[in-house]
Amino acid sequence: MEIQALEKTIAEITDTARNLWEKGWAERNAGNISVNITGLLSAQELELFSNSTFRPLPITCSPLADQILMVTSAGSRMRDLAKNPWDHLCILKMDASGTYFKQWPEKGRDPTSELSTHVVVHSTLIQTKSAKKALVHTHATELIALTQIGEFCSTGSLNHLLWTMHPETILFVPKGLGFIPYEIPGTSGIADATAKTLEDHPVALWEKHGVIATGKSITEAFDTIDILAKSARIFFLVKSAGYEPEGLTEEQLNELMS
Ligand code: 2HA
Ligand code: ZN
Repeated sequence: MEIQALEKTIAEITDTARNLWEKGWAERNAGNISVNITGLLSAQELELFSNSTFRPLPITCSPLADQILMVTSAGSRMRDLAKNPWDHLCILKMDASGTYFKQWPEKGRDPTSELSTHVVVHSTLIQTKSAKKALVHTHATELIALTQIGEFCSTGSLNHLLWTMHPETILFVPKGLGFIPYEIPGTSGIADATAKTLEDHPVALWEKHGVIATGKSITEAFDTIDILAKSARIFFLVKSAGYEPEGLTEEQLNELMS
């Protein structure tokens, strides 16, 4: 592939796509990934966009002016992406107002069906001067399953449960996840709610759908989801063995945070 500067990023996307598939979180074309690659392309590589035509972004995001995002393509399967990354990725270069983008490869597949969420969250990350550049959305089964249980459909109850299932959960994810009540996938409603939630939490849990995580890197975003899913798995394992999980005590949690 001609874009040398992206080799490391592509390798991370490939590894993560494989991990998502192996976790069982990426049935069919489930999930999508994006990363802000502004500044990584050479002047010569930027020439790749010169003959492309502008298309409108689903939502105007002025902080995204002149930014460049790499995103997974609509309909792409994580298990295929792991084998042939460039068949399932596209690069989007925004115009100077954050209203339009040019796509490379221009004749490739459209960007992810969750583009609204990806652009609004990247826009908010820029606006808040965050060091985070990567977003991973996946159908993490164990975490989705929790949202099928009414008593866990709140940010407070979810985090309390997840933190009490394993000591490292509160250590690595002290801000926990943010719960987002059900929204239709791919809409501006889910995009706005997600961007707001991700200002306070590294992960948003979409009721009955999946999770989306931010990170300085794609690997960091994946790790955060993986830690939370591990706690959920412990909870369900104990429950399915017919026992009530004891959980860490408040004192033990406080001790970890001191
Ligand atoms: O990319 O997961 O939420 C397919 C999806 C939509
Ligand atoms: Zn999804």
